[in-house]
Amino acid sequence: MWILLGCLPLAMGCRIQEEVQPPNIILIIADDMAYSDCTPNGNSFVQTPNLQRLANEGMSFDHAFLTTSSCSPSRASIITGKYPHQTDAEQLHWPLPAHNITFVERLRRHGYWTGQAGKWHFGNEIKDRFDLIMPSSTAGFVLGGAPKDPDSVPRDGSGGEDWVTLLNARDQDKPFFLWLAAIDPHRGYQENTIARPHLPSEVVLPSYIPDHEEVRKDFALYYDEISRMDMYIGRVLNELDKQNLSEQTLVVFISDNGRPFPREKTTLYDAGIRTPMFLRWPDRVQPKSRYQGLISSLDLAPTFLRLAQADVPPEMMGIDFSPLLIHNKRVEQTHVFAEDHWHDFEDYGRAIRTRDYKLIVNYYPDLPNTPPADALRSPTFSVMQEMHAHQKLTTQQARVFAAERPPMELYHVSKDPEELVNLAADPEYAPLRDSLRSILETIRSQSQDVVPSYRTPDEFTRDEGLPLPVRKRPRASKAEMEAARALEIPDLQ
Ligand SMILES: [Ca+2]
Repeated sequence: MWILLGCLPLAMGCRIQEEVQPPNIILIIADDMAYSDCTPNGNSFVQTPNLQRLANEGMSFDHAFLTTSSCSPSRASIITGKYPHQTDAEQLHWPLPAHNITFVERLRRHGYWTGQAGKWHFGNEIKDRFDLIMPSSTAGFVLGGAPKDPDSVPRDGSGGEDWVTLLNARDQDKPFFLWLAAIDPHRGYQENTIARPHLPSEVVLPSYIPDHEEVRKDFALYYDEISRMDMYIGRVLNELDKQNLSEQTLVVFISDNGRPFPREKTTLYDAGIRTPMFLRWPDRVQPKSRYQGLISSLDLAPTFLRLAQADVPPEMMGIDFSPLLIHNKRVEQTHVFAEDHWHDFEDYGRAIRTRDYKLIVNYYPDLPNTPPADALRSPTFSVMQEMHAHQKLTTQQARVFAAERPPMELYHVSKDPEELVNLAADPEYAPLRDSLRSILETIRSQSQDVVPSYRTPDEFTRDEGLPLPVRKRPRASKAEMEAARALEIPDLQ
């Protein structure tokens, strides 16, 4: 199967036609990994030789962003090519409803064999979209004591255990697409998960998290899980080599959301939505190339479809960046959009990120910026609570305890990467703030994004992250919750 790229409807007037064979595509997704925590992105302590290999042999993206900093909504967005609020799966653990069409089934219709292994996290309604799924966990959708998913394959907890098995289970007469999802480096953490555990002294901390031995130990264990995932990535790359598949296989690595620490995961700060992204395609992409333009996780679906010569449906909101891969042609994108919804706790925020600035609009400024429950229960947060009680945190470290938030936050991210100096009330920045707000509201309006008429109850305590009686699993879907609200059934609301 051969296709013509660069000269089809989007590029009228192009004279050079080029034949490109649809590549095999492997999408590898980390669970809760920050942009910076790998050697290609500047952290020389984290043992990530295989991510380094992807960067050495392919392209690194320095400004790739997720549409939300929450696991299942981020994945729902990636697989549908729509913003989370357009999927009816925008809250954590809302299953992705069957009415969504995914890029996976579109690839399948265009001759691809499609498989999934590792973290699933979509619920039950789209399991038939792949030729084969090998889910290794029902984390979050089923709790202890609940019936286990019969398809579930428990192993060392990494999520990477079946990746090579899946690769070898493919139909060898077809191009293939694999969705390989790690559970690493998601909490909880154990010691000695890798041969050479990271040392607390090797940790790189942001300034808004206190430098404390317990915090360093917590970060070191998080690094360990990144390395374990990296080892499984290496096994896939080696198997591709062994089967002479590397040249014609596009391998993309991303995370689903930020690091599970305070002021990171579930926030719209870069620590929540900026993802590491490496793309290797030896047939096409220059080794050791770095791309500085903006890319959204929404752009993966149209790009994959375009490479497979499939139509890109109008509901997909991202851009096709295949010209960057095929012709090394810059993709002009002035901004990306991200959103924040209920994740253990209620919230509703929206953000616009340009190369230099970030505007965050907090529609519920009366709510605190509470970390997710897993981060609340972490050793790091315990240390921060203790230090806060004794007034030992710096102003920036104590911000996570603020009872309220400003309605708008504007950061000069290229100068202030930790987003600590809010410029939203600075008159000098008012024109920029207003123009970004206007872009943000236009996207909301075009994508039917409205503030709900109700607030979803928190399912954990906001101080210790302990579950509240309202927490049920499997979590009711959006439709079930709306029906329960209409009937005034309190338990499901
Ligand atoms: Ca996650």
